[in-house]
Amino acid sequence: MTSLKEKLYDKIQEHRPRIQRLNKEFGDVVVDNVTISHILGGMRGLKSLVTDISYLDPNEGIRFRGYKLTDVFAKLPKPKGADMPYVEGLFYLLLTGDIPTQKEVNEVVDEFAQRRILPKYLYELIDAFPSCSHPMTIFSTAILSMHRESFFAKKYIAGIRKADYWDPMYEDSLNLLAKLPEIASYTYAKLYRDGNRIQSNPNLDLGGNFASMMGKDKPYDDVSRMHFILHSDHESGNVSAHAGHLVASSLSDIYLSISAMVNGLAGPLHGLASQSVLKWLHDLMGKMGGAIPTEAEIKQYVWETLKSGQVVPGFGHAVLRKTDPRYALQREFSKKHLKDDPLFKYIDLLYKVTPPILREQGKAKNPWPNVDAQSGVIQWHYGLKEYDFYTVLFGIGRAIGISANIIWDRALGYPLERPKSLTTDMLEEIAGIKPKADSAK
Ligand code: HAX
Repeated sequence: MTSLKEKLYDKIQEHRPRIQRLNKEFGDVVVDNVTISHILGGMRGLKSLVTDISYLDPNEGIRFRGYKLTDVFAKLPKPKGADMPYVEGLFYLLLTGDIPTQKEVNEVVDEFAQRRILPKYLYELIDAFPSCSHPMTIFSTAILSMHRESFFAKKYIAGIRKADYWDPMYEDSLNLLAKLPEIASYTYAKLYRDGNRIQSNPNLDLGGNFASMMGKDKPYDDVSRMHFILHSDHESGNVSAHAGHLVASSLSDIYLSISAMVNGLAGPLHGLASQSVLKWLHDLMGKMGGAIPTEAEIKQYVWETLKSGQVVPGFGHAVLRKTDPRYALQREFSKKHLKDDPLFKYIDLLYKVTPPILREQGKAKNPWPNVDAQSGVIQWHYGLKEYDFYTVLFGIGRAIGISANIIWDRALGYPLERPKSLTTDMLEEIAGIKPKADSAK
């Protein structure tokens, strides 16, 4: 066993009695009340999931294993000469709750590097897609196709003790996570670079190697590390996390689960928003003939969007009630590296004018920008102009957090998810607006 796996095993052993005790002795304690609004409103805010990997405070934003994002970036080891930490170090932190030493990170970097090579059929599969395919469709299908590689699926059929489920899940997760940058960069090469693939460099860490395979110079390696770390986890209730967790709860392996996670991320109210932001900004830029809009002009554009019944992409959040710290961190990066970029100027103006407009409109509970308002602008600046691809980048990052969650789901023996449904008649009875007998019809 590597030291990461050994440490994880020890942490699992320590944690199991806590869950068993809660379940056995305190199973009837009430945590939250389910209202009709919860049922009809997408279960918004209903306290009904558990994860120790991250926690999202509505005002403070995300913490990974108790660490604020600024601490995560400050404390995790960095490659020599880099400003951003190793993505592999984040995986170590998410899995164990401990900040790894340089030596511990190096071991994980080596592990990932050894597991990168893609089977030949994946290249053939990606090549077989029509070139008009959305990269998220390719990404999801490529992940799904690797189901045949799953150790967990094989061990399950052969017979494995429930207490050991986490072990092949861990092996599958590392195998998959190491391959995602390769799948993504080959998908990019196939769709946008006539199939010209840049070989993987075994001496580089995940972020550095991804930049290299994308054909990008520094500081794109740091951009990649920052992007993957920022997007890795956001509690369990968001669509991608919940989709991954739900599918894994039927003991589907990591390939089936992460493919489902990617499909959830591909929706415009979730990960696709980073692509929508760029399209929306470019539509405005087109109208402006490239000039920087005045505050009045940009206000008018936001109002036109709202009045046409659309959402302002990159603003609002289901949980957050303040500016997303993932937005704030990317903004700091942009102020340093992109300050003269016209798109950054647009986004900066939007940061000023949009929240008061959303407040005035009075619908959005959170008028502040989210992670997606800023991430595409950075990618565009570094020459990644095919914005259909942005959600794939989000997917690489998000898979890291979801895999850590799913390994722990298996370690703690979380059961099949199966909430109960009611009919509208039943809800009307509960509300007292329909006599009970009617529901029998
Ligand atoms: N522009 C216009 N209207 C908005 C809005 C926005 N940015 N954000 C919320 N609203 C509207 C909602 O559409 C909703 O209107 P209806 O009552 O007519 O349905 C109303 O305000 C209340 O919504 P809410 O409770 O504040 O927000 P939700 O929890 O329902 O939805 C969303 C959260 C993120 C989906 C929403 O804010 C949104 O659509 N934002 C724009 C798209 C976006 O940026 N998505 C990415 C979010 C971050 C993320 O998950 N990234 O992956």
